[in-house]
Amino acid sequence: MHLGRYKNFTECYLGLLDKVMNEPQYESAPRGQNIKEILGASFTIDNPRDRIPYVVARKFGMSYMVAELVWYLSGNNRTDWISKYSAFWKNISDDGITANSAYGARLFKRHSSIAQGRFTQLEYVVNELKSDPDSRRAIMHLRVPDDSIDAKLDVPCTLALQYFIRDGELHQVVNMRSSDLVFGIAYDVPAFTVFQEMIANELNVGLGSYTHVSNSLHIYETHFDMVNKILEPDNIDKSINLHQTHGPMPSLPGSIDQTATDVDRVFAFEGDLQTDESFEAVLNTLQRWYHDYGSSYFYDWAKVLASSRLRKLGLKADANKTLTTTKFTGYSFNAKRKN
Ligand code: 5HM
Repeated sequence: MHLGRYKNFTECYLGLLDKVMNEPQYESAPRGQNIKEILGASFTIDNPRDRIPYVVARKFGMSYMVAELVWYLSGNNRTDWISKYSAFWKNISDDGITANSAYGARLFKRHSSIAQGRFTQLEYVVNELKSDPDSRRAIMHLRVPDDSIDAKLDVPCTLALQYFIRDGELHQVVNMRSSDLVFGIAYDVPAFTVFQEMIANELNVGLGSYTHVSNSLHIYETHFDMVNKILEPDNIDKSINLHQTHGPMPSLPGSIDQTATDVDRVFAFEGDLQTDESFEAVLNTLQRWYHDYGSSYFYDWAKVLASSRLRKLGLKADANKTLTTTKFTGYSFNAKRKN
């Protein structure tokens, strides 16, 4: 069922919540947890860079979004790394060390679960589209047949990401077996659209549309109250206003190699932050970044992670202050501005 075509992810997110909450196709309880769901739900977003859900009453985790992007783009698969940013990952590792849903490890690196590690999927799609720009074969797989028996606690929810060049633009179609509208898709769409932008840069083509197909698009009963709050008319107005104020993320500056270099820097920076125990120490680490790499798209990501570290240290005011200095104001759309 096609649920709609939207200009940006904020309007899309609000529209999807409304449809699944108020016109669900089914109510079911996979793994004993009640949900409302629509099967075979699809939607399209015209501008994949307009990927932040500026949604009031949602408590969107900006630092989680950035951390998950760094985790994916670096190809890291360790649960302890990402667990610093969300408890979701803590208890779902099938081997106690890695996550099956560490998408970057399966997409951007050779991986034993993907064709016995014989190639890197990212290189494959780029080469395929370079050799036949009209190709319908540029696909990266995430859930693989081995997961049917090997994965128990964490069965990858994304099936495949497919890319098309049409009219000089890179379009993406993503297929997921299962999408949780509240915790899942809010971060999945930002992540997948960054992958799309990086590949478009590499291929030197424009950024086309983003289409998403969720075989089960659902809302958990535990989130019904939150969703009803998000959908209050006053909150919808506020969300639309926030979107108008902040708009799309800036353009990703580099192609694949440049992005990999930048992400390695953010990854190392994040490691340094973990030993910082005071505002001064975090500030020093940030200043070292500025000294070495200057102000850039990724300096904003460094600030988001620095802010998260400060919040962990209990320094809320400093955390907010740091977050509100990002060049792109959308990163701090839901920061508390007390000081
Ligand atoms: O029972 P199932 O394996 O589908 O439960 C996994 C839950 O995590 C689902 O609600 C699914 O939609 C959500 N999820 C998501 O929405 C999980 C991942 C990790 O692969 C994801 N998006 N990326």
